[in-house]
Amino acid sequence: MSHPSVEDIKISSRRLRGTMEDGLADTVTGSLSFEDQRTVKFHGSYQQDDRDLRDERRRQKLEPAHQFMIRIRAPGGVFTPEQWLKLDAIATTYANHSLRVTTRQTFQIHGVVKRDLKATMQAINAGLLDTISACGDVNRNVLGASNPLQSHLHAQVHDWAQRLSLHFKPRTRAYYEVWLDEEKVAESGVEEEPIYGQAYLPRKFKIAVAVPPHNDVDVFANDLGLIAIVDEAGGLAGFNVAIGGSMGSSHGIPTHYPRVGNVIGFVTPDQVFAIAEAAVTVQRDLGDREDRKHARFKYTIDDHGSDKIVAMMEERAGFKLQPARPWHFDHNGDRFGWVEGEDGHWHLTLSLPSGRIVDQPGRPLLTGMREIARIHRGQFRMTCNQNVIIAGVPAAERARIDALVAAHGLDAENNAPTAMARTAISCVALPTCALAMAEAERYLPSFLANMEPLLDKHGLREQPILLRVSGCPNGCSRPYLAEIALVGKALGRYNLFVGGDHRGLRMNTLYRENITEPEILATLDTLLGQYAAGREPDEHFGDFLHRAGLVELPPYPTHVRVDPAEAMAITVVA
Ligand code: SRM
Ligand code: SF4
Repeated sequence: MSHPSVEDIKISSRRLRGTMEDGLADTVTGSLSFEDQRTVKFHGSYQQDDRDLRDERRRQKLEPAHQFMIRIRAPGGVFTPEQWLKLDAIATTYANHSLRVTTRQTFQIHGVVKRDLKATMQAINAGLLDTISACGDVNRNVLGASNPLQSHLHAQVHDWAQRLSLHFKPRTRAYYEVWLDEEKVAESGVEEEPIYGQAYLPRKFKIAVAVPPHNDVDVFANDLGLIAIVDEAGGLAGFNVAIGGSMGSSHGIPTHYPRVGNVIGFVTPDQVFAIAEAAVTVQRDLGDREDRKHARFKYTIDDHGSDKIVAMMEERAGFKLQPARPWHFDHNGDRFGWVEGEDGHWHLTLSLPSGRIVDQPGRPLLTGMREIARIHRGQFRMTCNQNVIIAGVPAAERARIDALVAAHGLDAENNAPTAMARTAISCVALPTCALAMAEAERYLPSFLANMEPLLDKHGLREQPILLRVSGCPNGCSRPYLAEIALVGKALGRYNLFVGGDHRGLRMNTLYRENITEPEILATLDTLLGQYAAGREPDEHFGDFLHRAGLVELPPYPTHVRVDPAEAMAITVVA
């Protein structure tokens, strides 16, 4: 039986209601209908099944172990201690007893069965949180720099992330009717969607706000990137605008490629909504609605030409962009340990293993974070590198937090034996991700352990070399921006990419295809040996590989070129 297209499903869903209420009430199956599985994404949830159990259940002639992943909308990634405790209770009551910090600064919970889905959504709402458009063909969670140092800028950027997220939130009341039992009114199912229209966007759309010199949001991996420009008095002058970043690709299909955003100009704060809306609506109108693999803004820009897209954006916004202003990024990572903010409060960044907060033998991370949430009076800030900042701690409270951190092994990653282990990230992949071709999160610890002797051999234990692992080419851990990346090809087999930079400006290059761990380690042994022998002082691994001519840039838009004279990025080079 052929299924309707996603475009048809969106249009006939009565503004994202579909038949979800009936589907949730149906106790015969743990699944939603094909159509509702597409629609429920707009409400922040994916139907999945436990892939570890798939074969056994098939043998027993049972339907797959259907379950739901739920993603929270949390622009800027800030949670109160009360919200943390609510999420912890949800994870332990309805989900798989873990919280998962994502690469877009929010939480996912996994393993919710259909009969508990509505109660879980209601519990999330009771925590003053929601999941609206955390997934689906709409604007996704808006990223804001975590920036523990410059407190006043963090507050402003967080505010922008919130406002942009609200601006692009769908107007349909579907979420409130389906999950929160809001009464249906005459407009139910035909609400105006002034920005999106009835078919919403051709594909997901992602926005990030960065605060130089940190690129912790990986701003160039977003459809729309805003780079905060600070004026001489330390206030916010406005933002440089970058368009067309995205990581998704497909193995062996050159027309599906990752791409970094290109910087197109500068806007003042009062122009932000107009330019953002112009980008979203241009993509709404010109994006490919036939081929979902070719539907992101990057393809719209490359197919129509950046000049045309920028001109359309300017026309819709009603003003011309100013020339981009100089800025500089130092790195795209997090800064671990305690730092004092401008406001005199302290902030502790903890490195988490792929963002997974779960009680492990000897390392009860979920319990530890719960204990901290019980006494903490500040905020929790999630980072786009899957880490958490315990933010806004008075100096006098630090010792109590430190004691809980130590007692629950929450500092294990901060004290990891190699710098690589502290900064490495990986996507979820198996067993929940339907698209995973190989392990990622579950594989990272053993891979890092096997890298340790190699790093030691070459004297690189403390050298920050950015490693990212993804279970498939969709690139949820933003692997194409890492110095070393493993991208899953099949169980136990990966494509090895090398040569990205540590600031998120240059993508890496496919170096070896479809190889197993011994081959990966042998290849890296050689490259790390060359690096150790030939590097300049302070030269990073990815930069060395390029200087030494060991890798070339791939044939698609790959890096934001930095003009050394102006110390600013100008354009994407094909
Ligand atoms: Fe992602 C799909 C997990 C960030 C590109 N992503 C998925 C799904 C929902 C699989 C699916 O469609 O069935 C994964 C669910 C796995 C699971 O079991 O939880 C999934 N993506 C994640 C997370 C949880 C990875 C993580 O380990 O943290 C991240 C959640 C972010 C969030 O909170 O919103 C996550 N995904 C990203 C990023 C990184 C980013 O946005 O900075 C990317 C690359 C940037 C981009 O969008 O290009 C990313 N995810 C994708 C793609 C490829 C999209 C494309 O245009 O080709 C897919 C596949 C798709 O959409 O068809 C995908
Ligand atoms: Fe799943 Fe692929 Fe994303 Fe990893 S990169 S979470 S395997 S879709």
